[in-house]
Amino acid sequence: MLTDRTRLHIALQKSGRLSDASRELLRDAGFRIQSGKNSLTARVENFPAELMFVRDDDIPTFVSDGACEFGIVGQNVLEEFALSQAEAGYQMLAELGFGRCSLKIAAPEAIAYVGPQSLAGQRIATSYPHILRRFLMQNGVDATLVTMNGAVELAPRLQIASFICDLVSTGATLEANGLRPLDTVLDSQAVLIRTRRPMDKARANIAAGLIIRIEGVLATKESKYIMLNASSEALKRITDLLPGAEAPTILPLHGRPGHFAVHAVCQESVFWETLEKLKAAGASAILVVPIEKMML
Ligand code: PRT
Ligand code: ZN
Repeated sequence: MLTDRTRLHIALQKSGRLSDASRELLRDAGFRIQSGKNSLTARVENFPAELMFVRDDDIPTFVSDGACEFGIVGQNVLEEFALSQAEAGYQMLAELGFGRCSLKIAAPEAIAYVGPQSLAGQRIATSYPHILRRFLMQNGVDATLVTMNGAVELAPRLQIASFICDLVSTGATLEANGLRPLDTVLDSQAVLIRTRRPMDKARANIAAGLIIRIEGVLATKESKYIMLNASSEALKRITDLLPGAEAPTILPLHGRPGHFAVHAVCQESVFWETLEKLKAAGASAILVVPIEKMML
């Protein structure tokens, strides 16, 4: 019997840049979530799991402590947490392809920069002191870190620091503050993590089911089903061109001896250029269709 104790707990950002995409990923994986953004928890109606809506900064702690078995969080937050701990209590399972950004060194236009050595002896404002310290150490540079919890881009104007180390996605915020990006300290995206705390057998089984479904969604995002016709001489050239396709199905075409239909799942993006190459190699009636669900 499934009791409350066998439910999985999944920590998601309550409101912010990762919230919508995190919920959407779970919905794509077939989990029916109660709507409404104001509650702190929501049950999944058709799977023994409960969502916990928290600040993103708390997600690594909750998962490491085992309060939540799974979580979705940015690598920037996760890495900063890991570097502040003696031992990481979580395991990274998958990169999720959203929430992409980079932690970058930036400074006002007038400040010269030829490489990390230009940071020596300077003051750098950041909300990521552990990640920045590691970057400085790796580059053999000594600088003074000024830790701020927000509005880091204001630090140069307030003369708190000459440089900043902050997250950038479009770069519009840097530009609006008269700053230019100089170096990348970390590239980040949202990731799925699980606790390293042992789970009992019932929960471990449910956890395995959850991972399979999420991996299925991630695999379908890029994948396409491709169908085309080709003559036997062209088959080898054509199957070599199919991106990320293993063992395509080849079926004889009725009434056209020496001609075949090729069906394949392509696990990489299929671009127009690929279709043009396929056509040039002798393929005809090429169809590329999205895949809705896939279980690997
Ligand atoms: O309330 P809570 O603590 O949960 O949320 P938060 O305010 O700490 O985080 P939130 O929602 O802003 O971001 C959550 C996560 O989204 C981050 O930890 C990153 O992993 C990821 N992410 C992706 C970003 C950005 N892109 C991003 N652009 N986080 C922050 N930014 C900031 C950036 O620092 C800049 O100040 O957004 C501003 C605009 O960026 P530009 O370059 O597009 O102008
Ligand atoms: Zn936060």
